[in-house]
Amino acid sequence: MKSTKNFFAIVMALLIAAITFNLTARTLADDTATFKVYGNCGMCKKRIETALSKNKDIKKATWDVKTKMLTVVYDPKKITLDAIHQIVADAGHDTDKVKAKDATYNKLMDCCQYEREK
Ligand SMILES: [Cu+2]
Repeated sequence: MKSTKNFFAIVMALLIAAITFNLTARTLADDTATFKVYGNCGMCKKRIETALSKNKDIKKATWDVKTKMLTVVYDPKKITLDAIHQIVADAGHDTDKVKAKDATYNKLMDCCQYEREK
C-alpha cells in the first residue's frame, strides 16, 4: 500500500516537472524586439496592435503612443522580424525598415496620417 502511494507521488512530481520544463522552454524560445513605428494616436495603437495580434506567432505587441516604439514578443522559429515589419506596413504604418504603400497610408483617417519624410 505504502509503495503504491509513493509510486504515484513520484509520477505526479515527474509530471509537474515535465510540464514546468516544457513551459519554460517555450518561453525561452521567444524573442523580444523593439523598433520604431510611425503613428499618432490611440487609434493607431489599436490598428498596429490588432494587425499583429492576428498572427499566432506573435505573442505580444505593444506600441507606445508617446515614444512610437513597438515592442513585440514572437517565436523566431516561425516568423522573421522582417515579416513583422511588413505586417505593420501593410496596416498603413511606416517602420524604421519598411514603408507602407502610399495607397494604404492615404486610407488612414486624417488624424492618423502621421508626418512622413518626403
Ligand atoms: Cu491614429
